Amino acid sequence: MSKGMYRSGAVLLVIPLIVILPGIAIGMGVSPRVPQISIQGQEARLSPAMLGVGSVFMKIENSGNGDDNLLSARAGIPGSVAELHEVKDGRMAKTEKIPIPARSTVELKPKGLHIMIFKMPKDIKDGHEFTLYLMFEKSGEKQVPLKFTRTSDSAHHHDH
Ligand SMILES: [Cu+2]
Repeated sequence: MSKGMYRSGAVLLVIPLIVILPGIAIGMGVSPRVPQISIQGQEARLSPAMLGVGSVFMKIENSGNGDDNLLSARAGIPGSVAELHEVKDGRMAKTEKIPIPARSTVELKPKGLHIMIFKMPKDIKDGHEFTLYLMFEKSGEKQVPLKFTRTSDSAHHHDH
């Protein structure tokens, strides 16, 4: 009696394993490669030269095994327009997308890839907080909390 109960218990344990293991194998091999996007070190800076213009920098990490692309950005600031920019031969230009390859980190930084926000209300000052909405081809929308802060570089410019 007790032996029989033990056996049927073992059978019940085996069945879920048979069901689960092929599921894991499919997840690893056959399904599409999936990117895993996270954002760190974001900074927003107002242009010292142009009213209503700002730049955003950050590190975009893709720890997944699938490539992704940043397709567009939108700032939660009324009337503003955000663009993806790259710098070519020392001049910045609008770019259609920023590739974020699998298992890599892409850094948006001054004189490199960056996001620029135009047409902001002119009364926006340092300390203004807003949300940047990034649209990725595979990962969808990511929200990035930001605050305009003075650059450490601008400390070197003496505005007398
Ligand atoms: Cu730019």
